Amino acid sequence: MRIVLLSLAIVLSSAALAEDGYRLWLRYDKIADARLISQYKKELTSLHIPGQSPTLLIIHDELNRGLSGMLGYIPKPTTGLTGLVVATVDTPIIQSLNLHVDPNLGEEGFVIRSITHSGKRLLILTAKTEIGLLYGSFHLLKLIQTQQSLQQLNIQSSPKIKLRILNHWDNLDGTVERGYAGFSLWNWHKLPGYIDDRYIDYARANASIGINATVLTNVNANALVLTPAYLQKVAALANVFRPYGIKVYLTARFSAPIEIGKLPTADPLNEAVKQWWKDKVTEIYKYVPDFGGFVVKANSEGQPGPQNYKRTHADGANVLADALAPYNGIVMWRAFVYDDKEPDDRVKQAYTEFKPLDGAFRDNVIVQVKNGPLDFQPREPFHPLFGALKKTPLMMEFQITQEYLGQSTNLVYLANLFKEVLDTDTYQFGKGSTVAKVLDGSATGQTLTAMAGVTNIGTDRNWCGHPFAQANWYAFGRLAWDHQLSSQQIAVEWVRMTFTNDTNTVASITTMLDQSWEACVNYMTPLGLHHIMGWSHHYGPAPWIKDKHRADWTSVYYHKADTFGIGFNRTTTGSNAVAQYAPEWQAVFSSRQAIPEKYLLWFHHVGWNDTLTGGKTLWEELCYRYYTGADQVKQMQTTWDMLKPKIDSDRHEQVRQLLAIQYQEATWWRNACVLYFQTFSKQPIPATLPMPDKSLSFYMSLEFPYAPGIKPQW
Ligand code: GCW
Repeated sequence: MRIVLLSLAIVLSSAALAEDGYRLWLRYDKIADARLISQYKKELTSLHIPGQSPTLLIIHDELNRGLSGMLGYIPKPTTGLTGLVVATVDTPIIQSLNLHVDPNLGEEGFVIRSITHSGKRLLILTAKTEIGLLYGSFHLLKLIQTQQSLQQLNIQSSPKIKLRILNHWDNLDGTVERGYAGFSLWNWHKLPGYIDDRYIDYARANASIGINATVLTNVNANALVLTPAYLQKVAALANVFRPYGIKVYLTARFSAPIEIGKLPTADPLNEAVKQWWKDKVTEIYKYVPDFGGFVVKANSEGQPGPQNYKRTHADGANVLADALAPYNGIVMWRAFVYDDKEPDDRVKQAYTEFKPLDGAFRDNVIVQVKNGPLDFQPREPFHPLFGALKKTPLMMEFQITQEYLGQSTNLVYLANLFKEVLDTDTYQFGKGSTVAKVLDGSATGQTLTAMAGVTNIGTDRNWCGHPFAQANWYAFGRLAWDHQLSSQQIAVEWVRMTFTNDTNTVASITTMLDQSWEACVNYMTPLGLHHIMGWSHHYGPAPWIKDKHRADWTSVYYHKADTFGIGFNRTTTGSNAVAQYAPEWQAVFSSRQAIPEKYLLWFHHVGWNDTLTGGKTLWEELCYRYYTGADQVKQMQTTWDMLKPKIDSDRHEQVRQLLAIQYQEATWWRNACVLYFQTFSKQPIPATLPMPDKSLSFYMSLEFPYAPGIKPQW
């Protein structure tokens, strides 16, 4: 009987400790090393947070939760100068310390200092605002989570970018476009009455990485979200998020004046339409007094927009901007536009449309540009609009959800992709004017600065569908705060907080993360290939897609494989997309010799027998890259298997299974692409490589009618 009870107790306690990924990087498990705990105890004898505002109470809770979890005790609450003191710079207690806080500290920045005052050691966390204190508290907890010393702290940190935004592509029916982690977090049916705990944990997680804005709805927008019934629900979410420093934004459907306003037109220059938007915005601010503004997808992929009325994108953006201006709201107007009637190279169209509009937008409009000129492909060169608009603020749109990068079955760490783009020199404001410096305003002088990420969050217990996909949410937030962090630094932080502080394990997992993006590019789209994925659901390879109602939704349009070679000629002898870049890049991209091979087939149509830098022909190199990619996944599996004793069994097993799927998918990509391209190259797969075990027709016959992430009507 005793044995039965005991094993029941063990089952229960291990169930309670199940590592299901829900806690994200905020796990706060007890530190095993007693020496370390006693060191921390010296700095954290007591806690003083003067004030009772909602944000201060959240800080209190989070510190108590984190410290009691990791150190096993709650610091004594005090009211004086001992232990840890958390207070804004204007409070008497901080003023009494004469800290000489840098006047350039941002409104959301924080300072953490270890000082000695009247012979006593103190740990001071201060900031200009309570939100700064919240960010500083998470930073302090992170130091403990990653087992750093607290003894000599002198930290000052402010975000480089003002708006750090998640874009949800969540529909009002609960589905998520390109979502691979279940359904929408927003339970519109139960709102506003029912506040799911998840909303609070979502806000905590975002605040912990400095995200301060959320766009609740899909850019393929439904005007109903602007009606009172939904605005009440939006207000309920905004109320939850406010004390965490997160503002709510919505997507505005351009035809809303017709659909819910019952006007005969949505022409942005029509007086009744202008008035309708003004009234609508006034109404929204009654529900959400700190509403952030709108994101708009217009005249793109069938969405309505100003061009329906022969007006420009600037006319469209400005009507909304004028309505929002009295409340300090902004418009994020997307540059992801391409015309279904326009035969021009699709990657050129955003620049062609927006470059002539430079300077025509109101001050509270920012143009939202995807990282590359096509569409979140595994790898793209940077978007030529960055730096090209001299008078208009531009913001980044990254995709955190892995629409084209293996969705939620592939481990692909996106910080390397983000960094490659951010660190690229645009040359548009002189040498050194990187994409990051265009975004943070240091190159352009713009003060409205923003970075958005299309999120991968859903109702899955682990939030993102794959335990490692959480790293991409984390990395996005960290880079939006500080784009100078390296992707490896971010990986180390995340691994330490999410898995373990064991040094060798951290190194092994960090290496896996670091190599995962190149691996994916290799097995999907090596050497600058792009847009060769499955039709509509975008799952798996399908380089054979052709003859669809629009050429630029097919694969053959992009790879242009023929008996001579493969690749899209975008040089002056081709579509001349190179002309949209600064002269420095034009020279590099146009030159068959100078172009980095990672972009080769993006810009050049290259013969199968051309020799590449490594000495192989293009055909051989293509094959080797595809095989290398799959082998790199095998390597990740080996590393992960070795880590079994170091990782909790729940997550180890989940990731083990997912890596096995990833390997199958990588070989599927490899085999399907190599066999398909072979029909053009007419050359054998190099004899040293294993032959595909299935035929091309087998791969071409595969169908996935219920693949996740698409709406049924797509
Ligand atoms: O990547 C494509 C997606 C669409 C998406 C579109 C966009 C929201 O396949 O699902 O629509 O981009 O960014 O607007």
